Amino acid sequence: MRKIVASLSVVLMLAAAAVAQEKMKDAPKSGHEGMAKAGGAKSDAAVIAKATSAAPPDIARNAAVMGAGPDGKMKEVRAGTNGWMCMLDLAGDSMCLDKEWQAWGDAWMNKKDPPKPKTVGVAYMLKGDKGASNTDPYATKPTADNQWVVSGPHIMILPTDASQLDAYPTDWSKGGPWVMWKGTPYAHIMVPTTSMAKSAKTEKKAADKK
Ligand SMILES: [Cu+2]
Repeated sequence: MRKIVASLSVVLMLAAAAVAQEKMKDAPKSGHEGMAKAGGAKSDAAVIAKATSAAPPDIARNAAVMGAGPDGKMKEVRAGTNGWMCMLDLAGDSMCLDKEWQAWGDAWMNKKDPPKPKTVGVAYMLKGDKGASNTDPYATKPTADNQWVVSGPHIMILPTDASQLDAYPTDWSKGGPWVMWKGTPYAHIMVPTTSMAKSAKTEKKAADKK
C-alpha cells in the first residue's frame, strides 16, 4: 500500500511540474500585461499581498481577494473562507470589508442605493488611502471646494441607521471620528488610527495653490 501511495505521489509531482512548465510558457515576456492590473500590481500574488495588507493578518489570511482585471472589471483573485473580502481598487487603495460593507461597496461602484445595513458594518483601511473628497463620493481629484482629504490608516463604520451619523462631525481635522459623504446614500464614519497630519499637509498645499 505504501508503495502505491509513494508512486502515486511521484506521478502527481510530475504532473504538477508539467503544469508549472506549461504555465511558464504562457507567461507574458514583458510586464505590460501584469501592469494593467489595479494599482500597477504585477501579479495575482502582488494583488493579494497589497489587498490583504489593509486588515489585521488574522482577518486578511482567510479573506476573499478582489482585484481589477486587465479590462478594469473587479474579479475574484482568491476565494475566502471567513466572510471578509479584501480589495485592491483601481486607484490602488486597499481595503478589507465585512458583509455589510461588501453590499455597500457594490452599490457605490454601481451607483445604486446601498441596502440598509442589518448590523453595524466594519471595514479596514490600515494602509490609508490616496485621498477622497469628503463631500463627493465620486470625485477623483481635489477641487477648490470638494474638501479633499488624504487619510492615513483608519477603520470605517457603517451604522445601521443614518441618524447615528449625527453624533459625529464632518470635520476630519480634529483627528477623531468623522462622517464622510454626509447627506449621500454612502455616508459612513471614518475612524483614524493615527494622526491626520498627512491630510492637514495636503489641505494646506491645496489652500496655498488658491
Ligand atoms: Cu476609507
